[in-house]
Amino acid sequence: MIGNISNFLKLTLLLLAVFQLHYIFAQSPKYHIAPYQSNWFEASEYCHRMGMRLAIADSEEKHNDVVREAKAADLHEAAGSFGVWLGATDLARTKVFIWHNTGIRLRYTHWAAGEPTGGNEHCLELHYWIAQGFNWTWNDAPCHDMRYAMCENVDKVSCIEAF
Ligand SMILES: [Ca+2]
Repeated sequence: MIGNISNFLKLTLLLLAVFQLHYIFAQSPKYHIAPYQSNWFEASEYCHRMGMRLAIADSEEKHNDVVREAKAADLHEAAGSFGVWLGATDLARTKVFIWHNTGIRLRYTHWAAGEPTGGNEHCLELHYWIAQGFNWTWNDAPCHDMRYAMCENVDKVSCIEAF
């Protein structure tokens, strides 16, 4: 009898632990900015190591989300110029920007005036540099420039919605 109660308690504690973990993961933040700057490829690898991916901003709402997160890092005022890598490039075909982790072409965009400039600039960043006309707007930058990775948690529901 005591053995049965003990097993019941163990099972109850196990279930509580599972629900607790589920709650923690459900509450985990959607975005994370790397603590250091890197080129676009290293930024993408960094996000994957974190179990995340470079952020996809394929709507006004998601653009506003990444702007809010980038502002919260509170590095832009002191630096004057501040950029975070987003998850798109036109490396496969020049001037055709693709969200790398979904293979979907950009429909919504938030380019700064005159962008994308092309040339050797193939990687997408969200840029704040008022003196150069970037006010949390998009820029194609050389992929080996140094920026902060803007990672996002992969949302399984939105992946399904994409199809
Ligand atoms: Ca550019």
